[in-house]
Amino acid sequence: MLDLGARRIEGRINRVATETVQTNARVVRNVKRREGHGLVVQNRKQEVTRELARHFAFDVSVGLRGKRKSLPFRYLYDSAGSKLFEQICLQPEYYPTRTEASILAKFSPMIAQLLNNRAISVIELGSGKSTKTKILLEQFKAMAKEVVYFPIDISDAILHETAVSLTTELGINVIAIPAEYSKGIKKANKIISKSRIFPRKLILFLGSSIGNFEPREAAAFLRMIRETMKEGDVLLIGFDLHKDRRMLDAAYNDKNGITARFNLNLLERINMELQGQFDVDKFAHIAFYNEKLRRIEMHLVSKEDQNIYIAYLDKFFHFERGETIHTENSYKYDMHQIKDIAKGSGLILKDRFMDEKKWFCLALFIQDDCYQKR
Ligand code: AVJ
Repeated sequence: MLDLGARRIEGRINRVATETVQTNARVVRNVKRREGHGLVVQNRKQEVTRELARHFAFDVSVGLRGKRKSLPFRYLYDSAGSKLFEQICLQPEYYPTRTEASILAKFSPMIAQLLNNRAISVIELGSGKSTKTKILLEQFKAMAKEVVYFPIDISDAILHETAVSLTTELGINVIAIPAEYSKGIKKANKIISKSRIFPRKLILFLGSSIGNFEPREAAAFLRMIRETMKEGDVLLIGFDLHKDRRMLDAAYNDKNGITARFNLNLLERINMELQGQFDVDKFAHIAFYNEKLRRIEMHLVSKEDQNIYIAYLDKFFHFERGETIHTENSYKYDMHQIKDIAKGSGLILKDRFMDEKKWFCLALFIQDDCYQKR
């Protein structure tokens, strides 16, 4: 029965692959021979890659001009950055990953039960290594649910590795989409509606990545996701909760210095991709909890007065001693804010799952029909 199911999906995935998706044929064939399951990795086209470099150059030239320098956080996640972030998740001070995993381990049967369809599409925004997602996917498997998994991530390398290992380890169908969040979710939806695998969706946004957004942006982002949801679809989001600042400060200043390397990697990326001349030793990582704004701020601080040349832009950028580049925010939430953000986005907070210490919250949303009618 299940086998038949798998073959049926595989047929559909193949159709999707040939119709709309560029496949990485070798990987697909290898995986299929081993497990009888499909894997489709969408490749980025070369022009897209070049355009990404142009965007990066533009954002760097704007972000490093003048005072109050800053760079968009997403540039931290190139393949080296994504690997370093995986290391951060293993640091003893960095509680969010472990805590969220423990919540998932405890509540995944309940979450799976809430999705009463036998077959579901799981779409994950910013999937990275999908380590925590595996807990859920294994639960679905144990309950004999059929799953097609759509991991979406901006790091092609990690996405690819993960897709292969998930297909072989769990024997599930994976359609990997290397893209930014909103493009990726739209693409996944297009594939789902075109092929009708499987119309019922579970959308995942784990790891408190939502904390990267300004609260206003977060609400707009949720509205965008809500637009892609139909009745019966479920959205599961991980929120890191406001807590004692010593614990927060420690989580972003690990003793092994991995977070510092993660932050400084951004300068190395500029050196590599835009032929910059940053001396990484002349900058330092700082991260602190801004209690008023309820966010961790991460900066790179210049240790001395310096002028840095970036060849791609053919420009010099001036840094005074002590001046910083603001590289990331990580907002911390409380229950009220989570409810408010749902209300403002046309979502209903259906359930919430927390650890005993209330460090982290997995919030489960469904779409609010009334909101749509308004
Ligand atoms: C990936 C945004 C969830 O904010 O905790 C961790 C990123 N930066 N340490 C977070 C991060 C430095 C992380 N998120």
